Amino acid sequence: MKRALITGITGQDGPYLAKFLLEKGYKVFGTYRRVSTPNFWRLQDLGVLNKITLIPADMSDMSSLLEAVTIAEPDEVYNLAAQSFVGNSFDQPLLTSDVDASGSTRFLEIIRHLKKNIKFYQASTSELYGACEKVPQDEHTLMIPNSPYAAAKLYSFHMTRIYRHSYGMFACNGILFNHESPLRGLEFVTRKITNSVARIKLGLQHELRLGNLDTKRDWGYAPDYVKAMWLILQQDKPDDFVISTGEMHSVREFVQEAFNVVGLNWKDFVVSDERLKRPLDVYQLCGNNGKSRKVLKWKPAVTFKELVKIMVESDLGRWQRYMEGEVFPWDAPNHSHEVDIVSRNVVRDKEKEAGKSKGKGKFSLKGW
Ligand code: NAP
Ligand code: G4F
Repeated sequence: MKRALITGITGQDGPYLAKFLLEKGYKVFGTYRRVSTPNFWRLQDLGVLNKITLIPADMSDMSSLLEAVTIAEPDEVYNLAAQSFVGNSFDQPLLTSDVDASGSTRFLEIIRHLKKNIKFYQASTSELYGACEKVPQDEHTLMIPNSPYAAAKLYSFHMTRIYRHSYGMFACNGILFNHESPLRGLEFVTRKITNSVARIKLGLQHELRLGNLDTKRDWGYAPDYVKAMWLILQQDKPDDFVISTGEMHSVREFVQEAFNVVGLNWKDFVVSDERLKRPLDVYQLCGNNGKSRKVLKWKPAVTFKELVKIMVESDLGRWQRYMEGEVFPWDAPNHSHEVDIVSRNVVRDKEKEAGKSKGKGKFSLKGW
């Protein structure tokens, strides 16, 4: 029986990957962080919590990572753990680099020292392309990170490649474009939209405050994408792959489509809030998945329209069950409104009032 260790098993992708690997007959281990309130709702939602072995570990703590590898004795490591919210990386750049950059290197070092044939998957990201204006992006496109998150992930991208070439390790990058699902965190724009649309439809909320509506993303469906992670580690040779749908839509289009699902006009509810705009954003991401289609024989199964429908209907169903008094593992009822809790926005507001804000908000390639 093959053994897999998934870091960050409590996030969006971890539970889908665990389910996929369990169905393939793997013994699955997963790392989680000690938090004051246990955070296993996604694993419960997919019915996998009792089928996996959980190991406490933090990406910033080498000894706990070593302990995790020692306990799991994995054939494959899927390194998904990260401070994955781009907006937050502007507020916590050092933590982001410790977890997202040094954290992956800690793992690579452990595998190198153990001298075992452990395959390593690094959760790389389309954010790496950042300010690059070329679309679609592929494995050879210039990477110009536009956030502390992307800069940290670029370090890990290269370290994975460097360990592959220096030490002959089976270390691979999946350069995954945005992928979403009903298990997506509520701070990310898609789930924020679908959760709000459900609440608005049921009369529980009256407006939806968003930042930049013009940015464009290549949005796919998370369960399709975890299959690609596994395929990447099943190849004869280690390599890096873009995983995407090849289709790009703006945040505005996502909003419009989500309100369409419940028969409402988005213009009646959406409010633009400057405080939700990032100091720097990434304007267009669209992946060329030609290599993964050809080599991995992978292709996405769920379309943009289907994805939006799946997410809206899931949030609507959950709120209806909740209002009928049903108790089930879920994140939304305890979620605080981000506009009220993001302290950095208060600082930005004050800087703006005092005319001190220096960020241009857009990085130009001219002069690069
Ligand atoms: P996610 O929902 O934010 O999950 C991140 C996981 O990392 C959670 O389990 C989280 O634990 C854990 N984590 C955070 N800081 C940690 C630390 N210091 N030590 C140990 N664990 C820590 O992210 P996701 O959407 O599943 O994405 C998985 C990975 O793919 C991430 O590395 C992300 O950057 C990358 N990625 C995601 C996308 C996407 O569109 N989803 C696209 C490209 C790449 P808690 O639950 O306790 O917070
Ligand atoms: O949903 P987002 O926060 O995702 P983002 O920044 O694209 O990052 C996600 O995808 C990456 C892959 O490309 C991952 F690596 C990363 O870990 C994460 O999973 O924001 C998407 C877009 C941005 O341009 C943002 O400015 O939506 C825009 N947006 C507009 N209003 C908003 C909002 N984003 C959020 N989170 N909240 C808003 O109110």
